Amino acid sequence: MLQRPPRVAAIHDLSGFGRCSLSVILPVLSVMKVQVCPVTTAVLSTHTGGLGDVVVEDLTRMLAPTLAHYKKLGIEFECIYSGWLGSSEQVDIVLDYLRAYPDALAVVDPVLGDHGKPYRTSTPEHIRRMGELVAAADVITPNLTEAMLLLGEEYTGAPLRQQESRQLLSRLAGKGPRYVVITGADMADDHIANLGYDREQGQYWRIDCNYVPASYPGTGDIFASVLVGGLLGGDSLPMAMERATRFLEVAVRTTFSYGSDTRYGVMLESCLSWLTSPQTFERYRLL
Ligand code: PXL
Repeated sequence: MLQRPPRVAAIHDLSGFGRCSLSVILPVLSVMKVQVCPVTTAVLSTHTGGLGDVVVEDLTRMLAPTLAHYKKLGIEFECIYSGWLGSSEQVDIVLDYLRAYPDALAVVDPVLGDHGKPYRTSTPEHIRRMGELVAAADVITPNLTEAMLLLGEEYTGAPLRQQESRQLLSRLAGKGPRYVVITGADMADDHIANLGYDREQGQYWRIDCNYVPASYPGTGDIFASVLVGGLLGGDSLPMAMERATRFLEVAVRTTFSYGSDTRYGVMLESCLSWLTSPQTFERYRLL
């Protein structure tokens, strides 16, 4: 029996303004009773989503010595969770962390792009290297754009039918991960859904999202964090997906009602208590 909260090494950047990466991962997982140990890849003044000239300090040089220090201390992690990575060198280092903790749940959020387009930093080489990380993961959480980039497919924006969405999930699982979750999939039945696949159980899941006509940075980080917190707390895959989907709906609807600048992210502070309230699960369906 684990006599302490589960512990996660969160290998992410810290963007000071804009509510993404470690700024949201720390509060979300902490409130879900998970200990987060930030392994900070870079410090930025803001995220890179349209807030002007970002000030960046790369911290790659700290990452390998930090791993060596944790190993020397004999610190265990139940989960290694990576997200936005600034370079291929950082991909190598995340692979070293995964190898150093082979029993930990390996969660890779392959941050590469959104709305059908790769981010400026997502060169073909970076996409290929992110594919290597996906192959070493137990759980991946791409959005639909990232799923297509990882599969080397063109993003057409065409709505997905059941068979196509199942194929996308199983092809990604074929690269290695047991659990694949694709967020923000435009479905042929006019819903936007989060899709999941558990390769070992052979089961496909979907949770439809209530649409809000605005998009905010950091929502992928919040989704993956709630998913991680749920799985470490004993949720099944569809339960963890439903928890993450519904929490984001609360956060997005709260924020949208204020009409605030979308680049500032979602008003997480006002919503965190939702994560501590008991839930019943009634929205997940088989895909
Ligand atoms: O939320 C993903 C993310 C994380 N970190 C930085 C980013 C982004 C997305 O734009 O710019 C620095």
